[in-house]
Amino acid sequence: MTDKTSQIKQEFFEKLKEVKDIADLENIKVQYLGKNGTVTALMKDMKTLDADMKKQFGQVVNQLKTEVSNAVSDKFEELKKAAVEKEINSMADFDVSTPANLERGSYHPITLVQRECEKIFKSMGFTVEDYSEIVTDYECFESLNIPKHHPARDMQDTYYLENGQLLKTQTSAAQNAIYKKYKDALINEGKPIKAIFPGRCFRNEATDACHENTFFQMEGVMVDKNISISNLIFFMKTMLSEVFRKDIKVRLRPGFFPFVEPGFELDISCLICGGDGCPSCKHSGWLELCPCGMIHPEVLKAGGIDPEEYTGFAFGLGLTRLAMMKYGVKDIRDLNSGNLKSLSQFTDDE
Ligand code: FA5
Repeated sequence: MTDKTSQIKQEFFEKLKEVKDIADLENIKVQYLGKNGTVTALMKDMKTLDADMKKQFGQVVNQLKTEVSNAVSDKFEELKKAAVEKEINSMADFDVSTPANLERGSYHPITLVQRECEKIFKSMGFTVEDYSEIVTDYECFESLNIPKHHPARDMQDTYYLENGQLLKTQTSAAQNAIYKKYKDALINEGKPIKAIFPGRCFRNEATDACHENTFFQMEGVMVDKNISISNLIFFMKTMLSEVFRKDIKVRLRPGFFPFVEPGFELDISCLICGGDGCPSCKHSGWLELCPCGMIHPEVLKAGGIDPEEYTGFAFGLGLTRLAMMKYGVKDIRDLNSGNLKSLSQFTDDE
């Protein structure tokens, strides 16, 4: 029997020398140590031996089993190490600093016009403010001289939360907070309030080529002593000529908003149809872009500013519509479509 175990051992180590990879090793392991393997069969053979021989032979077989198991484990570690080294060596020529072969992303057209407007207003001394999308009824309406049950609310139905808060319908909702934030510097240090605040707005709208239920506006306010409509017109003209970098036909007409007095609608000639009329401008040739006006005394008062001493203007630029006009997007809904094919073609002009 011991001759047989010696022979098995010799055979096993010869075969082990031939093993090239882990798959080979698994095979040989099953061949010797598996349920029907050579070493396991030796154990079964012991049944036929008498007690003394069984003990003696048992020790030999156990030792063989241990040697085979250890040899398999050592070989496994050796192969694993070799595989890792091979992997590392194969990466020797790999340059980790090589840029990934990915297509470059692009900014959304609304982001592009928003950044452009921010740059223009910043260069004229305006700060850029951030404001929440969920606001209170006071912020969105009451502080803007739109009490409960005022008919102006009908134009701006929105989504209400159970706690009475709402998704803001207009960036004007941030006006009150901005006045309160900067009024001390205005009153005590004579620093004019000059701020813009871009943001996402929500309305319960029947959508069409120029109306979305989710769109962007950019509010702007300036408050100081002796601010007049001339200041308002100057800033509007500067902004439009910088954004479009060409002459744009503009018209100013009276407009009603409870938070300005007087109020205006600033329209631009539709750049999609050149003013002839198309679905993008509701066939009027004009697109409502930037309502504006002189801030109503009640709104200044609600912000802690004395309207006898200070005046100001406010505007609410339709950023999404501006992006439509600037980039020739015929249907506003394309801008929320998430369609990368159409949205990724716009680039920063710089
Ligand atoms: C307002 O929202 C006022 N808060 C603007 C304002 C601010 C007036 C300060 C005076 C002083 P209006 O509802 O007209 O006004 O919206 C302003 C602009 O936002 C519109 O001219 C238009 O360009 C854009 N806009 C309004 N509703 C939508 C919509 N559903 N989809 C896309 N753009 C819209």
